[in-house]
Amino acid sequence: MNQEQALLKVKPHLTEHRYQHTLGVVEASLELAERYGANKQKAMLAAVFHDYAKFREKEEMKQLVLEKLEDKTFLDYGDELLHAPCGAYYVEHEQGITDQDILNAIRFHTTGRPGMTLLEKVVFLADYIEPNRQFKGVEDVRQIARVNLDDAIIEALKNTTIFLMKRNQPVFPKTIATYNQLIQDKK
Ligand code: DGI
Ligand code: FE
Ligand code: FE
Ligand code: FE
Repeated sequence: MNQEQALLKVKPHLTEHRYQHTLGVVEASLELAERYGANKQKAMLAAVFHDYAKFREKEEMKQLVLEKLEDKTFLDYGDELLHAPCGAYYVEHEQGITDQDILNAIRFHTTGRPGMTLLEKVVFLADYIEPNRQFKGVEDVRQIARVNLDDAIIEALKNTTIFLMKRNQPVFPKTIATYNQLIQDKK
């Protein structure tokens, strides 16, 4: 599947705003893949489909997690997390993508996980720094992303965790575990 074909497949599932975000994630993913040596074709496909399930019914996704997915903890930390693991499932079963690295990049693009592959890191970070993103701290993360992939992810994880804690929202355990692992790997 080339980029044009992939974009045509994802477009009906997204709003115009989310489609523009997706184009930004593709651009950022390809740039990071180039810089850090990830597979560009896989980075492109994972980026195109990363938010595939963003507008699925929450109840449908909760059922899917209960019935088909291994990790049930995605149910317990806010509905915003559901589109990542459910997206991986739908992309595999509806779009016929079977590459596990691509599917995991989609599955963990919101939360991260300890031991992320290079491709998973690229898509996770691209989602955070794509050109349309405007939140506080994003420019710092963009700068760090030019020199060190893991340091940029640490910064993004820190920002997200602080954001959630300021709002008294729960933090997904794997998000904290990802931060710990990347910090410990630095030593
Ligand atoms: O889908 P996007 O908007 O492009 O971005 P995303 O997939 O990173 O989702 C962002 C949302 O997910 C945002 O509302 C914050 C939430 N989120 C990210 N990490 C965590 C989280 N929510 C919880 N509860 N725990 C997390 O670790
Ligand atoms: Fe997302
Ligand atoms: Fe994200
Ligand atoms: Fe996204």
